[in-house]
Amino acid sequence: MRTWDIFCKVIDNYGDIGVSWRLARSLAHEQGSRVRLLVDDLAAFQRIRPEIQPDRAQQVCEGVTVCAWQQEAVFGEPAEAVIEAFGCTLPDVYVAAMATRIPSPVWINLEYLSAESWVGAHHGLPSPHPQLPLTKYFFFPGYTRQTGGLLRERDLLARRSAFVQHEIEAYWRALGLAAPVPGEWRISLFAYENPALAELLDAWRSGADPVTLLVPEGRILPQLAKWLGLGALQAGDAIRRDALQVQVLPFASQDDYDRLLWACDLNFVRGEDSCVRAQWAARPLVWQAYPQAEGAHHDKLEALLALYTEGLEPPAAQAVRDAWRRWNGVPGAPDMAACWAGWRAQRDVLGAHAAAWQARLADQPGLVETLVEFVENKRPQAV
Ligand code: TRH
Repeated sequence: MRTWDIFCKVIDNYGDIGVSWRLARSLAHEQGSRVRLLVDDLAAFQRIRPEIQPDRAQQVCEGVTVCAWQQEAVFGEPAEAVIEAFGCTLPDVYVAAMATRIPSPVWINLEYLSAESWVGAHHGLPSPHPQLPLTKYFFFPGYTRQTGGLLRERDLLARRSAFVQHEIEAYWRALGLAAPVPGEWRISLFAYENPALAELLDAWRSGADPVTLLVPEGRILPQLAKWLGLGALQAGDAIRRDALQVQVLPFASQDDYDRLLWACDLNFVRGEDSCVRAQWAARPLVWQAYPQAEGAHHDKLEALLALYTEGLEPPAAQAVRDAWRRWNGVPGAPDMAACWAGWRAQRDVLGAHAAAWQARLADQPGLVETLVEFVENKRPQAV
């Protein structure tokens, strides 16, 4: 496909735009496509991509045409492939224009990521439009070959390897940190408000290993400030409490955030996109699922846990299960002090597992390749 339109509504946080932007950029760079990304909240976009100017109706960023998706926006001719990110509902006028285009565009609803087993069976299903001669297809990212796969730039793993081999010391220096001392943990923290945080900080503070906690500015800061006994925290703050050193970082660009994940020994991540990036980082992770009504996110959590711990030795698998469950408020999980003791004891095993898991995922086709092939197969023939 030569042309793509990607529609994205920012519901909450950064995951919607984070994923849509990665997809747009990869389609433009790796597939040589002409891509328009239509976003309803350019200010949120600017947080993860600082070059974006929120007040511009149209701008080009890394070869992608970025358009403000406003009520009065004029869309012009629809592209050959149209992505409705996360069921964001396309404008009626645009859908009507799609129906008159010959051949009609391939219309994809890009879904949220889940490791649940039903995803494979639903991936690719069609939904004919009730009135117009259009069909929308449901495209599910996922962890198995029955799904649409995971987003991964072609050069991502090579860039990560080069960073780990040659750039990591300079990275720490740029953050104002010396190289880690033996036994130290460097840990990143990106989280929603979390009742288990204080327990975890207590465990680190009184633990035997030095811990440097790197926290990009965000929703967790008020809770962290409270635990530290401070009114507020901001980027640049560095505070020590016994074995725990807390360092607050500015909210980074997406590419800089990747480097933080690559550099740390353990990453606390959340939602969808940071969770995937932490897996590509080949470092152990603790995932906080995006909270959903009636605990639906606990099913997502258990599904990924089941996959991630497959083949892992029982004590290490238990350490992962305990920490992930406690961090997500699953009833019955041991407290964070016990979780941390279990995790520490499995440090090397979990480190090796994270690398093996990344290699296993990398063996599967990526989302962009899978999507392009899917769309080509659904492409109607011109008459
Ligand atoms: O921000 P999120 O909580 O987004 C969520 C999830 O996507 C969730 O599935 C969705 O339903 C909800 O939004 C509406 O978490 P996520 O998905 O990890 O997205 C964060 C993005 O922010 C990701 O692209 C990484 C990026 N990021 C930076 O660019 N710089 C930073 O410093 C940090 C911490 C993150």
